[in-house]
Amino acid sequence: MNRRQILLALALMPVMASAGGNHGGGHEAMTGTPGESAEVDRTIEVSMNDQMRFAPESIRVEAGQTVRFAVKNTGQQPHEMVIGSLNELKAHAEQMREQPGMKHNEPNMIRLDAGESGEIVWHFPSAGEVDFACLIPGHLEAGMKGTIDVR
Ligand SMILES: [Cu+2]
Repeated sequence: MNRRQILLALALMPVMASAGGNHGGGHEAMTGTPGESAEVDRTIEVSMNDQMRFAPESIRVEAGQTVRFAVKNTGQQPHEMVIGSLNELKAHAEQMREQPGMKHNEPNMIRLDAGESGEIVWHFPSAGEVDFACLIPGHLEAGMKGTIDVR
């Protein structure tokens, strides 16, 4: 296996383990960990809109940084920003479709109604590509995703 395949395999394991419907933590290992507000190195503003896009869609951070994502929903419908690997995000979106009422609130995500603002504080320990997406049914499928290039 090359490095990417190993990362994918590791990223998928916890998703399968939590296929029962509740998705407790533990799947952040490869994509980062919840950050401490006191350790924020920089703030990045991200907006989400009803065209099913994040702005910016591509973000670059330094390995080792803790980033505060200041997120605003500029649309008329709810949106969310969830940080993870794309495979894990897709699997999670699938769970959301099957169980719309599932508990869905973790440190790697923020869900915002129209006009609301919020934040995610996230630590990126090592270089690699991390994804983010909106997992409200239909949104990721419509292209509501982005990438964080950690160097
Ligand atoms: Cu959305």
